[in-house]
Formats: sequence, structure tokens, C-alpha cells
Amino acid sequence: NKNYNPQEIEQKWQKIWEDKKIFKTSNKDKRPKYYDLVMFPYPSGTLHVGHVKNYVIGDVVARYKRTKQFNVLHPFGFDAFGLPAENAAIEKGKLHPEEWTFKNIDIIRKQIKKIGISYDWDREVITCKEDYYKWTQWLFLQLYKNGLAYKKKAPVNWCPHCKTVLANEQVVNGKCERCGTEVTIRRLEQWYFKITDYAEKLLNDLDKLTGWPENVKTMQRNWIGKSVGAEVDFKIDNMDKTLKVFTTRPDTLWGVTFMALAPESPLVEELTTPENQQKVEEFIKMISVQDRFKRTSQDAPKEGVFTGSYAINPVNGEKIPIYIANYILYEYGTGAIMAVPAHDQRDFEFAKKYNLPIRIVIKPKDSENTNNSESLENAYTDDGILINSDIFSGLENREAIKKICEWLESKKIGTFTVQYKLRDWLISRQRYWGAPIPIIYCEKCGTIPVAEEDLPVRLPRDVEFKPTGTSPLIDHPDFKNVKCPICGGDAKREVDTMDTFVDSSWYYLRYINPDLTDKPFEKNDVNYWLPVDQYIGGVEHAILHLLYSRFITKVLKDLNFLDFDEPFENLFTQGMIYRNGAKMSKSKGNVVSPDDMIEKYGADALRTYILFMAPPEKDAEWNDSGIEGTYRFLNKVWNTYMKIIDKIDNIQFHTKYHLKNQIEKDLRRKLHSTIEKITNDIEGNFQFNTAVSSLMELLNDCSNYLNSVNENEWNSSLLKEFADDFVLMLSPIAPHICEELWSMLGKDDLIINATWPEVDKEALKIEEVTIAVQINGKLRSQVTINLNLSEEEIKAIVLEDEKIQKYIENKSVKKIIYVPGKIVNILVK
Ligand code: ANZ
Ligand code: ZN
Repeated sequence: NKNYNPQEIEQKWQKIWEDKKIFKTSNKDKRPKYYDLVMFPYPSGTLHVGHVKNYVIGDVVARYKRTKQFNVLHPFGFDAFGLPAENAAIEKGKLHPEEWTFKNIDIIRKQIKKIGISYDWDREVITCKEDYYKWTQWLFLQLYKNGLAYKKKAPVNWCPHCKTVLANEQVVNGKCERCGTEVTIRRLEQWYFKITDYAEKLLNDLDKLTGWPENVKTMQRNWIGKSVGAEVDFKIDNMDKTLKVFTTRPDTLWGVTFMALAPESPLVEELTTPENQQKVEEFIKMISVQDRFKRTSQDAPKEGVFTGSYAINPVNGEKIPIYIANYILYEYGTGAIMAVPAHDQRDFEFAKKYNLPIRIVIKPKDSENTNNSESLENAYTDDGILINSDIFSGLENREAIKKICEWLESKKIGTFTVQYKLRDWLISRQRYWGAPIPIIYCEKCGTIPVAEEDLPVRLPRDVEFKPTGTSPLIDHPDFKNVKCPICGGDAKREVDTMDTFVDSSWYYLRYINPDLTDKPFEKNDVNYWLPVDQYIGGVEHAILHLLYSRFITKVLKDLNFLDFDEPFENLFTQGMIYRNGAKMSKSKGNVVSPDDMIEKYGADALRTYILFMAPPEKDAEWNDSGIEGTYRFLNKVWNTYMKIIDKIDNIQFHTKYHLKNQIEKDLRRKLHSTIEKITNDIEGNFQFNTAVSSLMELLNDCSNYLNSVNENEWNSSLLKEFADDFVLMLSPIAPHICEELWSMLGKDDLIINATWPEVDKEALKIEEVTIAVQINGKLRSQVTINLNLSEEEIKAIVLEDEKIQKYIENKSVKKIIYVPGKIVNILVK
């Protein structure tokens, strides 16, 4: 008999699958649908085994669901626009981003085919191709037409030397990362998607997503960040102006001792008095180059400067100083706060630093009425009883919040408000390698969306890449200069491109009709396939990609392009593969290539190892001896089949056949309990690691049977049943070896078209068990009994046991208690 030769088998079956288009899926089918989606990759280079894990998990699910008779959609594609391609073009000075991208795509596609993933390649989607980004631009236009895409000025980092916008990461210590020039803040026109209109829906509908991991939903909730509170108006002393603040704690209004503005606030200029002008300007300059995230983080030192102006507290008429402070975010609430140092830690630190008063207005429920703010070491942020708060003193503060809000409304000095941390989605990128924003600016006619029939707005190829970071489109006259579609006069195109998260926010819809030329997708078809039944990907996408996709789906539903409002019904986030304790990366030199492993052990051994190494949601450490282990296992599978295959050649398998003895019954029971377990492992929570170990155990039991029973006594019907079912269960995990064995078993069709085995509940019944026998509560013997016997028969057998006989000689048996299947207790005197 032949030896296991994975490389030969794998190439053979991959060719057959491809030639016969086995994985092609139709949008019309009588079987129930199952949409199995893996997050598509950014094609930045070759894949390592860590990337592959995602695709192997997806493939097991796809192949399993096929054997469960679902119409399975399992597509693949590439998130192909983005910065690395452009940077590579700039660095190497040669490769156009397009060439770089398609070169990488070719490499990855080949790698994936060698792993035997069952993708329907006819549905491949590549976001940088015209026939895709045309529809990304179409999507922009739908949002624009419906008031969900708009332009506004926003502060951005600007390098006056390079004349370009810099991302926060490109600003180091306030200086341009490239040329060292001091970075300034510029207000530039940027395009936004109005995701904040959907904040409440995006938040509420998380409750519907019962098939999502809790931690991902929590991250989304925090990102949306809903706060309930009030907006309160503070008059400015000696000016006809009010300062609006957002507070979640109107119960602390009597404890306000200063106000604070964000440094970016336009009010800064108006409120700064001439004497304070210079100090304020210096402060703003210093802050403007600081990282906004670091500056406002909880433990950053609090810093600020006095404007010279005062506000009037509307609840008690007190005059309070207005500061500018580094910890106030311009983009949140109203960009200004009422500061309550006694009860807010940031305000407390600020007040200590600048010697501002601290006034306690809430005391712990069961403490004395203390007013001593001197002894405060930190802000008191817990709940308690209001003090020093006029008519509200004595109330519990949670209750007071409601009452004070009502009171503010009745006095017209404040209103109930809900705030979200979620900001509108800034989609403008000053970059070349992305989908151009389909907008034209005409001096006469204003901002004009490109007509749908004029899409796509093509990216020109002949651009010059310079290491400035600006989009080379700015200097491309043919791209930039157009005629106005309305007046025909000279006009200019928008030269910014879209954030690549826009591309990936809808790709799962394009897989449904990848070749459609007059629409992005067919409504009926997406309604048939979606929501995605299983989405699989990395937890690093827990927030942005998933939130944007949910948003775009909801928008498309509201615009009546589809009928569902959540795109992904179930989400699975897989763990990473580490090596030498670190994430795999080229720079660390700890990358394991799937190609090397396939060459050495075969794709099936690689797949089996990736699934076996740990529960798939956990991070795991790569170990070379681990893949050797799964390779040995597959060899053992192979050799076992070679031993039995000619014994079962002519067996027509019938469900009912005679089992001669306990050994045969035990093996059949093991087979069926394994079917039950693996089905549960896969259906339940993707426990592929325990599925693999159950198969290993089952194989061991079978080979023990073969070794302990004389060859001419082998039950060939039993071996036939084992051979069929075992290879079926292994096939989603190690599909190539299973196709080969399946054909050797004389099957006409491929194993991928076969049906998953059923559990025979009868076979699971345990007939013989060993039970404990006690005399007066002490263990005295063990007896093996057949469970089909009656209680009386079992008691009789126990009493005849040799050891028991010795103990009950000369004694009288008072009572025998039988706990079925477990224990017999004999009471004697
Ligand atoms: C007075 C107060 C007293 C506050 C107190 C808190 C505790 P969340 O829950 O995150 O929404 N705040 C409002 N706008 C801000 C901004 N743009 N930048 C920085 N801080 C801002 O937080 C809301 C609270 O954060 C608001 O309630 C406000 O401070 C502050 F004992 O008002 B509070
Ligand atoms: Zn015009």
C-alpha cells in the first residue's frame, strides 16, 4: 500500500476543485442559505500563518455547512486601497501603487489556493478596481443627496514647510516628522459622513446582536459613549453673550468655582481681555502642537490660563472666572465646561494648581455635614446628599439631577440633553491611492456632485509621487480641471480621496453581485443572502470597521436599497498566533510562512495544527513540534485506512448490522458519541481544537480494536461505518486527504458534496457498566452488570459476587438499595 504523500494529493484535489468549479455558489437555490464571511485582507505582502488562521476557521465553517446541506456563500477579496501602496511607490521610486497592489494580490491568492480554502473565486472583489470604486463613489452620492455627507472646516495638523496635512502620528513633539519644522494647526475643509445621526440606533441595536461577543459590543457602546445630562447657559459678565456648557452633573451647579474653554474654541478670542492677550496666545501656541489624545488623557497634567473674563452662575448669581484648559475637548459637548473641583477630579487638580476655590456640595450619605474642603485629597465623585445647594439641599443627588433639570427648564436657563462621544466620520484623505470623492467645485454654481452616469471619477495613472505627503492629484491638471456640469464654465474637482474604511464598509454587499454594471447590487439577492450568518475576523476591527459597516447598512435600508438593518448576525473574533512570545512580523524575524509548512507537511497538517493549537478565540504560541504532531496524526489516519480498505471494499453499508460483542459495541458507541461531540463543538462555539482531539481519540480506539482483534474476526460492516463517518468528520478540517480517502472508498461523488453523519442515539446507550457495591456504607466490591437487567436480577448478581459473599456470610441482609447504574448498598446485621 501507498504512503501518505500530502503534496501530491493536495495538488491533485485543488486542481479538480478548480476545474470543476466546485465552490461556485448560485444566488438561486432551494437549500437554506448560509453566508460565511471572513474579513478581507489588505494586500501588503505575503501572508504568514497568523493571517491564515482566519481563513482556515472560515473554511471549516463553510465546508461543514455544505455537508449540512446549506447553500453556502464563501467569498474572498482584497481591501486594496491605502497608504502602504503609496508609501512603497514613494520609497522605491518605481512601482506604481497599482502594480505594487496587484503583485501582492497575486502572491496572496496563490498562497490561499495552496491551503485549499473553498472560496468562490468568481466573486472576488478588489476595492481599487474601477468596477468597485465606481460604486463606492455611488455610495458617497447617496449619502450626499440625503444630507448625510457634508463638508466643514476642521482643525488639522499642518506643516508649513512641506505644505501638507499631517496625521497625528506624523507629529513628533510638535514637529513635522519629516523636516522638523514646527507644526501649526490649520482649519481645512473636510468631508464627513453624518454617523452621529445614527448614534442612538447604532447603540440600541447592539442589544439585538446576540451572536456577537460581549467585549466587542462593550467597545462599541463605549465608543458611541452616550451621556445624559443638561446644557446650562452662563451669562458672561459685562457682555451680551452666553457661555453654554454640557454637564452630566447638574446636581453640582452650586459647587461651580470656575469655567473652562477648549483651546480651539472660537470664544477664546472674544473672551480674552487685552491684558491677558499675550499669555493666552503663548498658551494656545504651546497646546496646539500637543497630541490631542495625550493632552486630554486622565493623567496628563492639567494646565490652563485665565482669559480675564467672568461668567455669572445662573443658579446663584456668583461671578466666576473663565479659564482656558488643556483638558477640555473642543469636539465634545459645547467645548466648554462648568468646573466643580470638589466633585470632578480633573477640575480638582486644576483648582489645586491655580489656587481656585473648592466648594463641597455633596456629602457621603452617612457622614456629618462637613464643609471642610481643605482636607479633601481628591474630588469626591461618589453619590451622596446635596449640601449648600439652596432649596435642593438635603436631596439625594441622583434624584436631585432630575429635579434640577426640570427646574432649569422652567427657568429657561438650561435643557435636558443627550451627548455622544461618537463624532461624525471624517472621510477626506489628502492621498492618491483611494477612491476620488465625486465632487466638483464651480465658482458660480458652488459644490456639485458628479452625476451618477458620469461615474467612476477615474484615478489617473500618470501621477508623480513625491515625498511630500500631499495627494499628487493636486498637481494633475487633467484630473483637477473640469467643466462645470451645470454652467459649463471652468471648475475644479475635489482632489481628496476617501478613507479606505468607506471601501470596506459595504464590500460584503458587492460579493452578492460582483459583476453587475448598472447597480452595486440587486436588492432581492442581498435580501436573500444577508445578514451574514457568520463573520470571522480580528478583534482589532471591533470598533471602526464594524461600526461603519453597521452604519452604512442602516443608511442603505433607510434609503430602501435593502431590507435588513444589521449586516452581521454572528461575529467570531479569532485569537492571534504568536511566536517566541511576540506577534509575528517581518521586522522581528519571527514569521512562519504557510508555504514552507505546506512544502514540508502539507496544507492538511497545517490546517489541522492551526485548529488544534488552542481554542480559536484565544491567542496561541506557534510550535514546530505541534505541526509535526498533526502530520503524524494524518499519517496514522492514512495508514489505518490502508489497513482496512480492502476489507470493506464490497460492503454495502446498512444501518442495522449485528454487533458480535462488547468490543464492537464500544467502538460503535465511541464513533457515535464522537459524531455528537464534534457536531456540538462546531455548532456551539467553534471548538475546533477539541473536535480534532476527539478525532484523534476515536482513531486510537479504532486502531486498538484492529490490534486486539484477529484480522479475520474484524466486523467489516462496523469498519465500513467507521471509515465513512470518520473521514466525513475530518473533511472540513483536512479536506484533501479526505477527498482522496473518500474516492478510495469507492464513492462516486466528492466528499464536499456528501452529507454530515447522523448520530444514532441507540448506539450511545451504555449497556454494561461497573457499579460499586457497599456493605453498610463501606466500599467492598465492584461488579459489572448489564443495564438491561431488572433491579431484582441486578441485586441477585451482586449478592452472588465472591467478595460480597464473604462479607455477608453469617449475617442477615436487612435491606438492599440500588441507585441505577451507580451503586448498590447492602445493609446487614
Ligand atoms: C460639571 C461636573 C461636575 C462634571 C462633576 C462632572 C462631574 P461624560 O460622562 O464623559 O459625558 N465635560 C463636558 N464637556 C467636556 C469637554 N468638551 N471636554 C472635557 N470635559 C467635558 O462627561 C461629561 C462631563 O465631562 C461633564 O459634566 C463635564 O464636567 C465634562 F462633579 O460638568 B461635568
Ligand atoms: Zn458652474
